[in-house]
This record gives sequence, C-alpha cells and structure tokens, in this order.
Amino acid sequence: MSDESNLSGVEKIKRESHHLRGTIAEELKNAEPAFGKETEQLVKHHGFYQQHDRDRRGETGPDGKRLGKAYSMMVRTKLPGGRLSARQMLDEIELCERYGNGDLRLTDRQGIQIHGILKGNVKATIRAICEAQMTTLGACGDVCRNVLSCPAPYRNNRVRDEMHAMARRISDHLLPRSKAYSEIWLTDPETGEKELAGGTDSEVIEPLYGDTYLPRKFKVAMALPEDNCVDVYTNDLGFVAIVENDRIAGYNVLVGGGMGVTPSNKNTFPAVAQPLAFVTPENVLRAVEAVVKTQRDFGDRSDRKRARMKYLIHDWGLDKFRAKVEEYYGEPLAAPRPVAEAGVEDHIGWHEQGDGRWFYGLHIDNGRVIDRDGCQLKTAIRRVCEQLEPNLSITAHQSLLFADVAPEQRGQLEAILRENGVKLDGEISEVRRWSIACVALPTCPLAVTESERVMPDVMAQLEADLRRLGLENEKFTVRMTGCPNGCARPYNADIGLVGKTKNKYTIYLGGTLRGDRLAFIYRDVVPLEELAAALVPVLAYFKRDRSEGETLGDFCHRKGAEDLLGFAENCSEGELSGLAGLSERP
Ligand code: SRM
Ligand code: SF4
Repeated sequence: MSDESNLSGVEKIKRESHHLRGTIAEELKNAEPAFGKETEQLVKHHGFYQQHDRDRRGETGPDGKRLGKAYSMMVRTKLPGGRLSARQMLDEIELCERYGNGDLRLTDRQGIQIHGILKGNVKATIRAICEAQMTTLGACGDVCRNVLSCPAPYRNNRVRDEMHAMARRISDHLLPRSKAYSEIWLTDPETGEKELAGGTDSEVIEPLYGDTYLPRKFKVAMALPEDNCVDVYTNDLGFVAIVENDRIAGYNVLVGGGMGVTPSNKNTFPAVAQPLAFVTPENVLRAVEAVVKTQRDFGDRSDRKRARMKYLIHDWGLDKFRAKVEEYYGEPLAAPRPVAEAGVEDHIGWHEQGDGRWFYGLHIDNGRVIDRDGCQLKTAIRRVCEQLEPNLSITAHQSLLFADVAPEQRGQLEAILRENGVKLDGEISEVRRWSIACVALPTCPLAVTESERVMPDVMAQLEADLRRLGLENEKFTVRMTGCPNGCARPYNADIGLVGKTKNKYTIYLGGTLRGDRLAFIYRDVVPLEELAAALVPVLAYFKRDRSEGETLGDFCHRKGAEDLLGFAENCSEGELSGLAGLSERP
C-alpha cells in the first residue's frame, strides 16, 4: 500500500475531487479558454484532454506581442471492441465538423478522437456523443480504458461475438460509478434536471475503484490465439480465448504489458504481458476484479512514471503477484492452458462473414479520417454510411471495417471509395497496411518530434526500397511514435521508430507481428531523412541470409544488434547495390 505522505500530485487531486467533480462545473461557466491545472487532470476521467496547437506556438498578434497558447480539447469516444453503427459514425463526423477541427482520428485502441474542440463546446460535444448512445466516460484517466476485442464480424461461429460481449461486460463493470459525469455533462445547468441517463449511484460511490481510482491508466484486451489483431501483450490485463467445439471454454489471463518508457528514468521499461492463469467465462469478471484490486491497493501512487501494473509485477515477481491476486479471487487460480499462438490479421479487404454477407476492411493511413485533395476519405465514409448503412468496427491498426454488406452492395461500396479517390486494398502496399503512427504534433503535448505527419514519406521511401529488394510482399510491422511513450506500440514491432528528439529517432528491431517479444535498439538518434536508408542494409541482409519462411522480426532477433550493425558497416556499396539494385535509389 502506498505511503499517504508520499502521494503524487495527481493522487491528491483525485482524492479531493469529490469523485471526479472538482471545479469542472464552475470552470465550464467562466469565459477562460482553458481549464485550470488541477481540472486538466480530472477531465481526463471524463474522456477528454486539454491541448494546444503546437504549430501556433510563438505566434504574435497585430501589436507584435506573443499570443497565448491556442487551447482546445481532444474528446475521445470509448467503443468496446471498436463497434459502432453507421448512424453513430455519421454523428461523429457531424460533431467533428460542428465543434472540432473537421476530421476524425481512429485510434489504435479502437476509439475515435475529435481534436480542436473549444472549451465552450466541450459539453455540447460530450452530450451529443451520449445522445448517440456512446460514451467518453473513462476513455482517459486512471481507470480502465477502452477494452479491445477482435473487430472482425465473422458470423460462422459465435466465438467473436462471445468475446465481444465479454469485452463489453468488462468495460461496463469497470466504468466509474460516480454520478459526476451525468451531473456535469448530461444535466441542465438551469433546472438541474438530468436529461440523459448515465452514471449510476450506489451507497458506496466507487465500490471497486475507491476514492482515488487506480494509480494509473489500466488497459484490457481480448484476443484469439490465431488472431492477435489487438496486440494483447501490450495490455495490463489480457485474455486469450481457448476455443473448444466452436465455443469459448475459457481464457488464458495475461498480466503486466505496457509500452511507456521515460528515458531519464532507468527504472522504466516496456514489457510484454506474461501468462498468469486460466479462467472460465463465468469467472472472468471475478478475475478482472482481483487483478484490478491488486493494482489498486499495491500499485505505486507516489511516482506516476512507475505506477503501471507492469512495475508492480516486476518488483514483486509473478509468483508473489499471483498469490495476492488469488487472495482477492478467493481461491487458487488454474494454470494457463497450453496454446499455440499463431497469427495476426489486419482484416483489410473483402471477407465473407459466414452468413452470406461480407465485410470490407478499409485501410486508413494512421487513422486520420479527413478530406484531402485527391482523396476524399471522410466523404467516402459518410456516403457508405448513408447509402449502405453497414455496421462498423475500428481495428487496433487504426483502420475501419464495414460489416454486413450484402453481396449485391459490394460493387456500390467500391464505387463510392473509387469516386472519392480512396485506394482499395489491392492498391496499398503490404508495408503500409501493417504500419501505424501515433498522433504526435501538432496536438500531442508530449511529442518531441513528428510522427503521423511524416509517416507517409517514410512509407513512400520504404515502399521503393522494398520493391528494389524484391521484398514488397513481406509482412512486417513498422510503428512510429513522436516520443518514447509508445502510443503506436513500437517496442514489440518488427521495426519501431521512436521519436528521440527534434527530427531524430531511435530505431528498434526484432519484435514480432504476434507482439509477444520486445524489440532491441538498433541505432539511435537517426535523422528523419535517413530512417529508410538506415534500414536498407538490414533489409538487404535479411534478403540474403534469412532462413526459409523467417520473418524480418525473427531474423533480426536471431542476428541481434551487433551482427546487424556489423553487416551494415562492413558490406560494400557494391554488395548492397547488387542485392538491392540500389544504384537506382534516387
Ligand atoms: Fe497514448 C499519452 C494518444 C494509445 C501510451 N497518448 C497520450 C496522449 C493523451 C498525450 C497526453 O497524455 O497528453 C496522446 C494524445 C495525442 C493526441 O493529440 O491525440 C496519446 N495514445 C494516443 C492514441 C490516440 C495514439 C494513436 O495514434 O492511436 C491512442 C489512443 C488510444 C485510445 O483510444 O484510448 C493511444 N497510448 C496508446 C498506447 C497503445 C495501446 O494502448 O494499445 C500506449 C502504449 C500502451 C501502454 O499504455 O503502455 C500509449 N499514451 C501512452 C503513454 C505512456 C503510458 C505509460 O505507461 O508510461 C502516455 C503518457 C502518459 O500516460 O503519461 C500517453
Ligand atoms: Fe504523443 Fe508520444 Fe503518444 Fe505519440 S507516443 S501520441 S508523441 S504521447
């Protein structure tokens, strides 16, 4: 248990907030463009972040004086398993145009973000999201975040639906119970009347979380052994379904994943989750509670850099952690079942659902839903939703699935995409399909450099190099972030590009598509313009020395950093050119 005298500032803010109320309601009434420092921490639990436009830093007014920060809010919708209806997607699009900066951002946790909302419009935005039967409650803050589950709408057996239903149950179970959310966002300030349902009350206000909620964010995901498309190993708590006779017999429980690193603190590190136990479906919520209580009571509340559950497990060891979880669970936990974890799908392109209908996975570059010259992606999605009314789901790769499309509607869907300049799956390179980048500049306050905005150029260079090497059909992940916090999960990718300082990146290699192994540092402080070139020797070496069927990540893992660097330093230009046709490199 944490020492009361040593609590971090955020712990005190939460404790004194009267269950997430603080002075949010009062501050909403004033004309200031921003919330105060303490409220900035609290509003995260309600599903939004206070940000400012970093492109506009240092702007001056007509008098030549520096203007203040251009504040706005980013509101995040939480969608368990990433599912939403066409109507809900249309509502999100309308909201980003009415109150936001005009585009949507699909996240790698199957959520939706609207950026650029002025403080005066945040209440209307949250109300509208709730009116559309979605929520922002707990999308951020020290609680359980969006619960991930495979978004593919296969209907030939009930496995994915059962898993999705369980993700919803976990998500509902771990919602904050305080009425603060409905009071502040869903109640008429004049009459005090509650206008929309939301938030429940009970005698004990937060029976699970307590007055100070969790020490830090808490992430849960559910995956299938043959399809870890949600990257289950990067979560605090993961569930891998054990399927018998087309039904889920239970889940292997994984604990302690997490990506964030603080380079100045050598005691911080990324971790992939480890197997803890096996539970049957009826015991999942009990197990979730037991793990959450263990982290609630023993997670570090003095140092937010070491407050995630991965550090508790590291400091205690898995056996001590399991023993404590079992105390809360009330009996010994069964050992995890042996399971061959094989694959990962991105669900892009056409797939028969198993009920005569189809789903189409639309790759979206870094999740940004925007109309640009030559590619009217937002318009295309709007038209598909209006005309075909498909069910939708967001993938953990920041992309979108249109579900339940009748066979005779397939042509119409493709035509809408084509008319709006949106590329179909066959026109997108393998490397682009499997790449993601975090938001970074200009909205993320923690970014030290660019990510989403430069990723398309890095992709274009890599696409050209891979073509020259004859490796364009290789399947591997490239994930880029604008700082070491790891939002695009770069530390378990085949190639991770992590922002180190302005315009410079650390290159990680040797993770895997399956996501169950950490990558190592290959090169540090590499300028943006040299990233693709720095990877060419690795790709060329892979082409020459890979064993049959070996993936890029497995090859790099086998060789290790020293060997890869040795090859890069010693191979002659001639050898590289021979392997890669690099004389043609522009
Ligand atoms: Fe993240 C903080 C964006 C997934 C680890 N993340 C942030 C903030 C909110 C910056 C801030 O604290 O002010 C970023 C907002 C940028 C913006 O302008 O939109 C941000 N994170 C994102 C998103 C949008 C990235 C994306 O491009 O998709 C993802 C939103 C997911 C969602 O819908 O909930 C997002 N963040 C992740 C993931 C990936 C995942 O969860 O699967 C991670 C790594 C896994 C993990 O949590 O360990 C991640 N974000 C972080 C961290 C480091 C946490 C840590 O333990 O050290 C921070 C910083 C923090 O919490 O202090 C952070
Ligand atoms: Fe921001 Fe860093 Fe997360 Fe990218 S990885 S969104 S730069 S916090």
